[in-house]
Amino acid sequence: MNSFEKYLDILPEIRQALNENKPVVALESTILSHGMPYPDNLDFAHRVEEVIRSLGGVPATCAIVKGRLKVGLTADELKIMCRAENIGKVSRRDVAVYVALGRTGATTVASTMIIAAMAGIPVFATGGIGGVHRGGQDSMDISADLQELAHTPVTVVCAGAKQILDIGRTLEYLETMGVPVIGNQTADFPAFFCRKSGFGVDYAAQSEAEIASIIHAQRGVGFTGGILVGNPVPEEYALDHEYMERIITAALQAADEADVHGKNITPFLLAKVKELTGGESFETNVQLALNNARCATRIAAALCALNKTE
Ligand code: PSU
Ligand code: MN
Repeated sequence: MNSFEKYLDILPEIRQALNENKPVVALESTILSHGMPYPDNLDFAHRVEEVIRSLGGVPATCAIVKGRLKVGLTADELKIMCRAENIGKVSRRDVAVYVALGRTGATTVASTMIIAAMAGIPVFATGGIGGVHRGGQDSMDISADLQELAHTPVTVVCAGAKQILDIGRTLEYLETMGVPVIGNQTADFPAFFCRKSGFGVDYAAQSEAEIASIIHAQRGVGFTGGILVGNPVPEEYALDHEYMERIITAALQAADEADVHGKNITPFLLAKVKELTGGESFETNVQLALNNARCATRIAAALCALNKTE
């Protein structure tokens, strides 16, 4: 038994799927607790789990509940995360404090990757990743998600990064850290609400099976880091780039005026964007996350098939 296993609670269904080489997809809880209002987030959580199951996968929502590292949540735990009363936001630096103090917290991309890797889950679907904030070259506000991608062996399927971030510098940082950025059937790195960011990916994969072969090769050559997959929002739900730029400029100005910094800036900007788009962005947010869950399940299934041939 690994020394960390005593901190980990893996739901029996997930443990069995992993033992039987069946596709499992990790999901984060910050998107629920700090990214969407209750009860829309609970409805979303059920829908995303259904999407994964409909493609033969098993969902594994991660969180820290009363100091336990959770891989898969019971119905009660999911509700607690969605009600989000006294639920912190947990990135890598917060994990040990939450475990030691028996606290409950929602996991970001970084901490979900950590928990997924502990459980042996190689694929994780989210909405958008954290990155280098605008002005990050001065503030040094760079999400711990990027370092995690460099070191932890989990592939993260996202719809790119929001325009609240400096997408160009985020991609430069990932290059420096040696993180492959792969487009799912696109040469453009997506910008969350929009299909294009104006920046490219390293490689435009032709299929989810091809992405699985890249994960397999990364492990084969002995690299320990992760992979970032950019999967653009479906065309019919994409929002206009210029329109979003105007909204985001206003949200950034509001954050500046309210003097919001550090870990609170992302939730603040997300809430402001939602307010300023009158909820239009919410449907897009839901649809892109469901689309990422589909892509992640197909990658996970292809990876299981590759494992079998070994
Ligand atoms: N970006 C989004 N939606 C989100 C987040 C980022 O469009 O919900 C969340 C994710 O959990 C991500 C985290 O890992 O915010 C990044 O926060 P920070 O910049 O503090 O690392
Ligand atoms: Mn930050």
